[in-house]
Amino acid sequence: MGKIRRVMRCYNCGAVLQSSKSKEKGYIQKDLLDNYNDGQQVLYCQKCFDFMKVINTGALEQNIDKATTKILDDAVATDAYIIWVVDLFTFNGTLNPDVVKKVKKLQVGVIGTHRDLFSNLIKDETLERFLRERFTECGIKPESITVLGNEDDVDVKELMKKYNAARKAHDIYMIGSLNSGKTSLINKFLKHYINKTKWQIKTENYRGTNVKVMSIPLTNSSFVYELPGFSLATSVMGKVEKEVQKLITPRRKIETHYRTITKGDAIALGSLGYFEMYSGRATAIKLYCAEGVEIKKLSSAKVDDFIEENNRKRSLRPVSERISSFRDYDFFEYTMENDGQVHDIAIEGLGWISFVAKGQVIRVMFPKGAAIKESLGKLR
Ligand SMILES: Nc1nc2c(ncn2[C@@H]2O[C@H](COP(=O)(O)OP(=O)(O)OP(=O)(O)O)[C@@H](O)[C@H]2O)c(=O)[nH]1
Ligand SMILES: [Mg+2]
Repeated sequence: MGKIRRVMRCYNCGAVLQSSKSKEKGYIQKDLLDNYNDGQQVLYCQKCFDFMKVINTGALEQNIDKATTKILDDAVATDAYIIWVVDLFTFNGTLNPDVVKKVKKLQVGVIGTHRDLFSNLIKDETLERFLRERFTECGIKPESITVLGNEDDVDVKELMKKYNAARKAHDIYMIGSLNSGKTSLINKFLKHYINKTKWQIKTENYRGTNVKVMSIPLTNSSFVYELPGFSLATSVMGKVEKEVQKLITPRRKIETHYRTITKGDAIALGSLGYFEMYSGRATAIKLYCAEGVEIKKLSSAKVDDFIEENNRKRSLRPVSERISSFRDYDFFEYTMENDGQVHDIAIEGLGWISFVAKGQVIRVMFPKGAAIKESLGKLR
C-alpha cells in the first residue's frame, strides 16, 4: 500500500507547496512544511509571504511619480527641512517607502493632525510616542513631533519660531498624504504671515515638472513648498465610492467600542472589514472607527453569507458596490506574540482594534489592495 499525504497548497495563490526548488513556484522552507499543524495555521509560499510582508509595511503604496521624485531630490540636494504631515486617525505606519528613502537623509519634523478626533483623556505624549515609534521603525528619527487638531488654538507663531530655528535658513518642504491637513495648516500659518521679501506667494508648476506646488517666501532666498498629497492607494478611502468615503471619515470624536471575542467570533465593520478570532482565549478588544461605521459581532463561519446578504439588505453600513464578494477582499492572519502588551491591528483608512497580545491568531479581511498594519498600541 502506498502512503497517503495531503498535498499542501499556498493559502494565497493556490500553488502546490514544495521545499526542494527555491526558484520554482510554491517554494516554502522545509521546516515550515514539515511542522504544519492542520487546522491551526495556514501556509503561504515564500513569494506570497514576502508579498504579505510588503502589504503589512505599506510598500504597496503606488510608487511616487517622477515629478515628486524630482522635487524630493531637490529637497535632498539643498539639505531642506521636511515637515511631514500625517493624519493621526488614518495613519497606521504605512509611510510611503519611496519617500522615506529620500527624506531619511534630512531633518524631519512630524506634525500629527486630527488631534481633535481623539478624547481629551488621551495625552498628547501618547500620540507623539506612537508617531515616534512608527517613524523610527522605518529609519527616520524625527527632529520634532507636534500633534494638533482643527479646533485647537494652535500657537502658529510659536510653531513657526520652532521650525525657523530648525531649518537653519534652508527651505521647508511640506509633505504628506492626500487630506492629511497640509493646506489647513498653511492657512493657519498665513493668518500670521507678513511678507517682507521681494517674492510673492505663488501656486505654480514646480520647476521642470507639471506639478502644482504652493511656494511661500520666508526670506529672499528661502521658501516653504507645499507638495500635493501622496496617493491614498493603500487606504480603504482609495477603494470605495464618495458616499462611502464620507461614512468612514470621522467627523466627531472617535468613540471606543468595547467587545469581547472568543474563538470563532468575527467583528464586522459594515461590509468593509472583518476581524476574526481564529484561535486563542476570550479577548477584550477596543475598536476605533468613524461614527458612520456600524459594527456587529457574528460567527466567523457566517462571514461569507453575511457579506452576500448585507449587500442586498444593507442592514449594516457602509456597504460598497465595489466590494461585494469574498474575492474583493484580502485575507491575512496575524499570530500575535505573547508579550502581554497592548497591540493594534489597523485597516488603513477604516479603523483599528486594540487588545492585549497573548498568542492569539487574528484574521483580518479588508478591501483588496488596502494596507493593514500591526504595531504596539497607539493609545496604550
Ligand atoms: N477634524 C479635523 N479635520 C481636519 C484637520 N486638518 C484637516 N482637516 C480636514 O481634512 C480635510 C483635508 O484637509 P487639507 O488641509 O485640505 O489636506 P491636504 O493635506 O492639504 O490635502 P491635499 O492637498 O489634497 O493633499 C479638510 O476637510 C480639512 O478640513 C484636523 O486637524 N482635524
Ligand atoms: Mg492641500
